[in-house]
Amino acid sequence: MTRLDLRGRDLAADGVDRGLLPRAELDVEAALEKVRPICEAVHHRGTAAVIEYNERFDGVRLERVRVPAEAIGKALGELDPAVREALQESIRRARTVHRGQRRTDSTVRVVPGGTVTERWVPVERVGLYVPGGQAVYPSSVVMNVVPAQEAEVGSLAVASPPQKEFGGLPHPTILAACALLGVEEVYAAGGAQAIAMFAYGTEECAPAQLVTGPGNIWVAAAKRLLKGRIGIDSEAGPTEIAILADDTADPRHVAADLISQAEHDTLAAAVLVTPSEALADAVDSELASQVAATKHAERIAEALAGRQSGTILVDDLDQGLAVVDAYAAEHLEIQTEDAAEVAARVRNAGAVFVGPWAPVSLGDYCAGSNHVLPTGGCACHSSGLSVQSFLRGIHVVDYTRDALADVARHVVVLAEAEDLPAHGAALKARFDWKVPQGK
Ligand code: HSO
Ligand code: ZN
Repeated sequence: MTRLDLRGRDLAADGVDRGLLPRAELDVEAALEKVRPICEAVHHRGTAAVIEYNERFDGVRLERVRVPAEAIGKALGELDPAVREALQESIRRARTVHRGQRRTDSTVRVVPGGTVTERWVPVERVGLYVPGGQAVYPSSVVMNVVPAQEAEVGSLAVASPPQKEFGGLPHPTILAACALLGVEEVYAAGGAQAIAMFAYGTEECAPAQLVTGPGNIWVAAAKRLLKGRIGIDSEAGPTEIAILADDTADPRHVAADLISQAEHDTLAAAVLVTPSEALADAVDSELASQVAATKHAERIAEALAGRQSGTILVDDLDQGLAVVDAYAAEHLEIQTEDAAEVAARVRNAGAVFVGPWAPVSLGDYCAGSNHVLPTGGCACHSSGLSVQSFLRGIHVVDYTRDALADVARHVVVLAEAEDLPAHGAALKARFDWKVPQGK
């Protein structure tokens, strides 16, 4: 991997220039113009437009977009028993973790007679997008559906691109994962047309209030375009792994973990941050032998050689932490001495994997954590998918006459300061058009 040597720089004082760090730019703006007509067509012509775009992009002409119940049941019946067992374990662990995330309503008594309650209310209907194409990820069905179900959303539907080799249905493992989760409403729709279907609704699919799930650049562009009409989780970009490691790390494991995420995409990012030149050298030679031996060697080699990947040499772990915080990786592994203590100091990451026995692959499938995480540096302001993503907090304000009278004069003053006297009048009207002077 290419190397960037930041040793000798006072990063604590100067800060880390994010422009220095390896990262690919995904031009979602440029894709917007291409997805606009697709979204408009789905808006105006519904199912017929989804069918046309499916045909154009996925090469299959469907009669209807909704997947018949029998096809979902059949996929489960034909699922490899080992995959079924593994998915069940993944679902079990994800449920355990996500169930614990649910926030409870809380009431604060601001003054005697005045309370504000925060009530958490699930989104009424959600659309969950599961990519197809190069990637067939039944695990992403689990990661989207479980938090939505644990949040108790009113209804949920899954969309995944039609696959030519499966007669225009989504991949059977995706359908089987839906069946295991009890999801009955599934659509064979991919890309921007699937997001537009959820946003506007069609004859077959009722509109949703929120759409979540990763996807390619067309999905990201459609989410950006339709955001506002429909809520979105994030615009997921190519996957990323950063590893902060010192001399105590095993270079074979570090290399294997970098490769694991590079396997997703030629644009995937793998970044090693280390104060140890010896480790960096050892990882490079491990990469050379391990990549050659792996199935998707070409894709991985391209990802590792890309400008989004590389090794960053730092003076020490403090400087390393400054770098990984500036990078704000989707996944961050800490493979250092006292890894838990180092991990506790991380400020920006989608998910942190602590020590030698918590590789990102565990989190991708079976840790119980969610794998739909912020990419592209968004981890400095956003979180991964959770139960919270499917809930809205509503403030419920409840004041008695006395409690209102007590604060009325301040409301009137602030309303006048903002030249909004009618705001003040709404209070005065309740007290014979006088301003109560409070206690
Ligand atoms: N690492 C991906 C998720 C995934 N990995 C699905 C395997 N399957 C983004 O977090
Ligand atoms: Zn992965």
